[in-house]
Amino acid sequence: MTDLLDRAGSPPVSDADPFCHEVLEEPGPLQAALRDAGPVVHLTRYDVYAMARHEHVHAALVNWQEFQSGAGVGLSDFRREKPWRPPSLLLEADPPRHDAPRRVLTAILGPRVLRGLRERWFAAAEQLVERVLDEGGALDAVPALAEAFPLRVFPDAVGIGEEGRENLLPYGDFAFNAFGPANDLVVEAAPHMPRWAGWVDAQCARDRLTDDGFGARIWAAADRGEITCEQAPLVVRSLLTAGVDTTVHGLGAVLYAFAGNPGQWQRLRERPSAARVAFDEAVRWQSPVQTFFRTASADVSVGGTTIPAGKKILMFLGAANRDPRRWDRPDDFDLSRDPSGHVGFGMGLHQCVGQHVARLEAEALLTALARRVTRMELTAPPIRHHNNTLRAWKSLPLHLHTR
Ligand code: PQP
Repeated sequence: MTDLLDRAGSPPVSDADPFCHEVLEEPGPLQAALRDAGPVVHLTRYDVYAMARHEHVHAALVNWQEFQSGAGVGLSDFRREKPWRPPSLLLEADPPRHDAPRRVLTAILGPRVLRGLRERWFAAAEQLVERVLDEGGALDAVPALAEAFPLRVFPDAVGIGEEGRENLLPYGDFAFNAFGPANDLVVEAAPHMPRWAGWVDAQCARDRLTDDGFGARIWAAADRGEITCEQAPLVVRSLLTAGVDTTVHGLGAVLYAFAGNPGQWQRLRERPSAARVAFDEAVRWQSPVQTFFRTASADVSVGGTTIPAGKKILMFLGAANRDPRRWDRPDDFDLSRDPSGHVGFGMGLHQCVGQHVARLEAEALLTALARRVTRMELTAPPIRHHNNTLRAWKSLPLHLHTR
C-alpha cells in the first residue's frame, strides 16, 4: 500500500540540463526521452517539473488558474528572486492584472489594424527580395532576410526612432536567455544588458514615438483610461522585447524548412495562398519559442503525480509540437497537414498576441520569394544560434535560384 502510494506520488526523474549547449544544439533526443518517461518528469538539476507531451502541455497552458505566470515564466521565481527588470504586464502577469494590457494589445495587433500595414509590408518584402536577387542570389538568409525584413518593417510600425535600433536584437536575445538559468549565455551578455535595457526603456516614452504607430496607439489607450499612464511604457516595452527576435527566428525556421524540402517549396509556388499555413507548419516543426515555465498555484495532480504548490513547471512547446501521440510523422515539414492545435504560439489566455503580426511578416516575405525564386539551395551547413528559450539560426547560407 505504502509502495503504491509512493509510486503514485513520485514522477520519473531526469538529471538532464535542458539549457546545456548539447541540448540547445539538438533538443530532439531529450524531448523524446521526456515525452516517453511520462506525463510529468522531475528535473532534479533545477528542482522543477517538466511536461513534454502535447496533451499535458496543452491542458496546462489553458489552465491559468493552477499554472500561473505571475511568478515569472522563466526559471527564476519572482516571489523569491528579484527579476532582472520590472516584470512584464502581459507575459508575467495573471488575471485580473493581465487583462487590461492584454485587451489593449489584442486590439492594436489585431487583423483590423494590420490590414492597414499589409500593402506597405508586401511592397517592402518585394523590394528586399529584388535587391538580394539583383546581388546574385547568394546570401546568408539570417542577416539578409530573416533579420532584415522584421527590422525593416516592425520598428517603423511601433514608431520608434532610427537611432539605436541595433540594440533591439541583442536586447531580445538577452530577455529570452534570461528565462533560463544563469548559464554562460546569460553571464556573458549581462555586462551589456544595462546599455540595451536603458535604450529600450527610453524608446517607450510617449514623446519618443511617432503619432501613428503601435506605440502611439498604446498611449492613446492610456488617454482613454483603458490602461494607466504608468502601464503604457511597459506595454510598449513588451512589443520591443517580443516583436523582433521571435519573428526573425520564425522566418529563419520557415526558410530552413523550405531549403531542406524543395518539393514543399514547389507546392508553395503553385499555391502561394498556402504561405500562412506554411508558416504555422514551420512554427510547429521548429518551435522558435521552445519552452516556457509556469508555477503551480496549489498542489496539482497531473497524470497520477502531484506537483507541489509553488514549484516551477517547464512546458516543452517544441516537444509537444513533435509528439507522435498527437502528430503523424511529426518530424516531417509537410504543407498537406493541418498544423492547427500546435502550441508554438502557446495556448489559452496568454496565447501569442503578436501572432497576426508574425504571420503577416511571413506571408509578405514568402509571397515575394515565391514569385521569383524557383529553388532555395543550402550551400553550406547552417549554424545554430544558442539561446535558452529560442530555437534559432546564426547562419543559413543559401543560393536563391530564379530559373
Ligand atoms: C514569445 C512578451 C512576450 C513573445 C514581454 C514579453 C516578452 C516576450 C514575449 C515570447 N514573447 N513571444 O516582455 O512582455
